[in-house]
Amino acid sequence: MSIVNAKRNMLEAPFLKQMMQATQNMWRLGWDERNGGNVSVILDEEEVAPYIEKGSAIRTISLDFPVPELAGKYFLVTASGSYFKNIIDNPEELLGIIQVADGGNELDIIWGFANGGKPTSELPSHFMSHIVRLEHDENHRVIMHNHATNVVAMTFTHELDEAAFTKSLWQMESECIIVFPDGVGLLPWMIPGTTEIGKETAKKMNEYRLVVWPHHGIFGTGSSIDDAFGLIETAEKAAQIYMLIHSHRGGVKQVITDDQLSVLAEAFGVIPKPGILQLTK
Ligand code: 2HA
Ligand code: ZN
Repeated sequence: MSIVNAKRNMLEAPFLKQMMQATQNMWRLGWDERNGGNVSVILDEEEVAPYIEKGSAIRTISLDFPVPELAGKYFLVTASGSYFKNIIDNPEELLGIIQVADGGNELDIIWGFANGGKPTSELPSHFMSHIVRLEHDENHRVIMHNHATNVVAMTFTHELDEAAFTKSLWQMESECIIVFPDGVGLLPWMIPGTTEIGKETAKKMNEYRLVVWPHHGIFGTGSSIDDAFGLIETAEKAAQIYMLIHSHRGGVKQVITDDQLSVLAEAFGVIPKPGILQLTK
């Protein structure tokens, strides 16, 4: 191979470094115990090209849920069973780059998943959610699932109503309504890893960028790893405050009121999801 055609080392790719850091941070925050959590990132062809030989698939795996909408797209994905704790030391085994092939029926593994690994068990939820978010936002790139502790805790003590859950989070911290004016979607409890939960999650992605799986975890989306991480981080912080104050012996004395949330949204130029705030003026 001539020097001109030599490909760069994948381990130096910025998108790979960001993924390694983000998964390490999620583990440190306690959101990804054992093999909990999974992330997928859409990569543009120009981003991947310096690092791979075109048409050089390592392996091909078939998909039992065809995704013609994603045909040809490249994704950086966490491996099934990967411990986020370990990704930073072993990216080539615990991460992989795939390209959706054969019109959406197969996946070509382009890099990673060394030692026979395969993409996350939640790939149906990721792919179906990517399809829906891309319909709403051409800059969408990332689906991030983890077991954000306080959000999960809140699904035991709070009613599982989307408007009420959203408002409780908005009331905990002034940042929330600005960061997720579209609110938080909620599914009923379902079996993870299935095509069914994937379909239901994706349906919610028509309205929300953040979807909670009760007694399990959260799905955050974004235009970058930072964007999706920041969204989850903000909801998790609000849920932490909620859990702290609701276990306080003195009870909750006040929250940010609906009128205050409304002027806050106006000041920051966001439109809160209709039907949640009840204004007195
Ligand atoms: O990847 O978090 O929901 C393990 C999980 C499944
Ligand atoms: Zn999970």
